[in-house]
Amino acid sequence: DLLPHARMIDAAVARSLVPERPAFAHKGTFGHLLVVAGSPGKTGAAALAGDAALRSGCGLVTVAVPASVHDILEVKLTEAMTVPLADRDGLLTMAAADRIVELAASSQALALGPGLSQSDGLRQLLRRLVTTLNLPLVIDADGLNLLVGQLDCLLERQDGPLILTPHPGEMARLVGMSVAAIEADRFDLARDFARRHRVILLLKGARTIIAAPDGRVHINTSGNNGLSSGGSGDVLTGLIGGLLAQGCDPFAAASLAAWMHGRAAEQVAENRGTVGMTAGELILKLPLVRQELA
Ligand code: NPW
Ligand code: AMP
Ligand code: MG
Repeated sequence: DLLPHARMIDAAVARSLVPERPAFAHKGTFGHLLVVAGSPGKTGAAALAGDAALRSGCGLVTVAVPASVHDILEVKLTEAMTVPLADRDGLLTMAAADRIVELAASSQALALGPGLSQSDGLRQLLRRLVTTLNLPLVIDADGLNLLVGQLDCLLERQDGPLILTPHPGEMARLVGMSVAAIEADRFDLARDFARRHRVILLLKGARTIIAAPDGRVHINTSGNNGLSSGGSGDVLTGLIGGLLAQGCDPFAAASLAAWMHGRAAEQVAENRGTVGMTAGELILKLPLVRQELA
């Protein structure tokens, strides 16, 4: 066996990771996710993450975005709440930090990064949030790009699980290697990164790898190349965040989300094939995927 320490995530394993749904529940039981995402031209990423979280079974979702694009999110999103954050030219500034900390205090998890764009101000903001907030945190997309050159802040984090979800391009930037070199050594790179930086590392692609700080590694078996289209990763981020807010153990949340995301693509493909699959269609399949696991 080439991968002696890996566990393959299939339907049976996914079923064992699903959080319980007590009958005497209310929306507070199922958690409140805060999403910090979006910028001009990339409001879709914020909306996809927020809607995916709601379809994951999360009780409440707040999507906090740069004030310049806030009204757009108000129109795009109905069930999720929205909050405008301090920005300049559509990018968040350090002045947004206090408000995010305040919002995090009434949330069970935070998903950060889809469509945020990049700036020096955002880099500082990210560092402050990673090092001071202690709720479960999933960082994706531009949140990962903002970490480039300041990976040391990961070990400075006081408390609270952290999940990073790079695609091979983002992973290449994080570790300063080529995409080809990442793809050639996916398993070891993911496992070593998770150990060294004390994070859960989800390395995307066909057969997504999920590595824990203690050396455990999961490999996802679901999905198809219909997922290779814009916004699909933003859905995964919202799904992970939604499961975290529901109280799912973080390594389980990342693994279960990867499986459900891939399974949603299989569900779409059963009806209409893989070509022309959109991220929004994946979101609509999530309840069915969850029902299959019940
Ligand atoms: P290539 O193209 O093969 O040379 P970026 P992004 C590589 C937001 N979005 N295997 C790829 O290599 C996101 O949330 C907003 C191998 C290229 O070099 C982000 O914030 C949307 N290589 C932001 O846009 C919908 C792979 O990575 C680079 C790979 C930018 O995100 C779209 C491309 O990645 C988008 O989600 C793989 N599996 N995957 C919206 N509607 O608002 C990627 N690469 O430059 O990080 O750009 O991923 O599109
Ligand atoms: P992103 O690049 O951030 O939009 O994320 C793309 C998502 O789609 C990740 O969850 C990938 O694992 C998944 N994905 C992309 N291409 C494939 C593929 N060929 N097979 C399975 N999953 C894929
Ligand atoms: Mg992405």
